[in-house]
Amino acid sequence: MNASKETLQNIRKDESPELAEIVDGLSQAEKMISPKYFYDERGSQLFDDITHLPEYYPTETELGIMLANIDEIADLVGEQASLIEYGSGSSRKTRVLLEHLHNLAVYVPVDISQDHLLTSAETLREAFPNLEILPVVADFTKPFKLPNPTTMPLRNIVYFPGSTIGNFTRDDARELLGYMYDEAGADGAMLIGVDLQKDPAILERAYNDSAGVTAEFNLNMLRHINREFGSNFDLDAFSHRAEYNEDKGRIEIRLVNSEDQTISIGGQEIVILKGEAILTEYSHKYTPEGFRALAAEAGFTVQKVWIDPEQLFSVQYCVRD
Ligand code: AVJ
Repeated sequence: MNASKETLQNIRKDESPELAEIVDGLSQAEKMISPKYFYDERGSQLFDDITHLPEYYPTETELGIMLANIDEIADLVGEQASLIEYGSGSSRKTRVLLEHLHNLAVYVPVDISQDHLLTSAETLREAFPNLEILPVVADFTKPFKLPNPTTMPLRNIVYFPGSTIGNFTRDDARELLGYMYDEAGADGAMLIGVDLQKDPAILERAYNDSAGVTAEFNLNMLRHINREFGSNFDLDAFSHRAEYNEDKGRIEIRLVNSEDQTISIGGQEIVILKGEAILTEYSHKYTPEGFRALAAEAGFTVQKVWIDPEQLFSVQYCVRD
């Protein structure tokens, strides 16, 4: 690469790190785009629709586990904690915690999407008028600064529901859990939802729903990127594929292209051949032992695991070593 071209790319990177990241992913041997680009307004709505699908068991199952064990969870968390949620906090699970935790000092939802975050914070303020809610707009895959609440918390509880940890490869998950370990601070803990390994047929059904909502959710990523970054993916040529990789213990979601096309994005031309795929998401599934080992690598000891009777999903309470 000559000097002027390099300078140009650096400028571009400074102006839009997101665009640089997308172009970089599309320049790899296996093309990929981060699952965070699923979530524009329509994508968030489609994900909400997914959580209500009969085939998509995680949301209802996790909520059921929370409801069945909330008194024990509240006792483990104790009095006057700070609850730091990784994600916007728009879920029913969050409300269960806010209703039952003892004398919560403050609730801190952390999300990259400002609109989504502030809207759900406003809704929660109406439902919990006596609770201090301090949303933080940040990319939680990197360290961020916690706000200063009015009431001094006795400890920090990191809350990471939904098995979003499954989106990360083992290395990235270890790094993220390490940041959570730091955010939790001395005497802190983590409450995390982790989807479990199970019959692949159940998994593949959950990501290939009969109503086609997951397919639409997947495709919407390209619509989002076309709008936001001025690219020209031909959506009609792409189709949804989700399959379970048993070796890796993960669902792999791709968009498969059916016609040669050339995309312009961020001043680059990218050729996508017929039959080529773009990887859009991993959803890793764990065994209880597998997650315990991963958490340990980040410094956490799993103190309690709750699992539903069908052994589909787990909620885990982890303390700092
Ligand atoms: C939000 C990452 C937990 O992996 O199950 C659902 C996203 N993708 N259907 C998951 C998702 C397709 C979901 N997470």
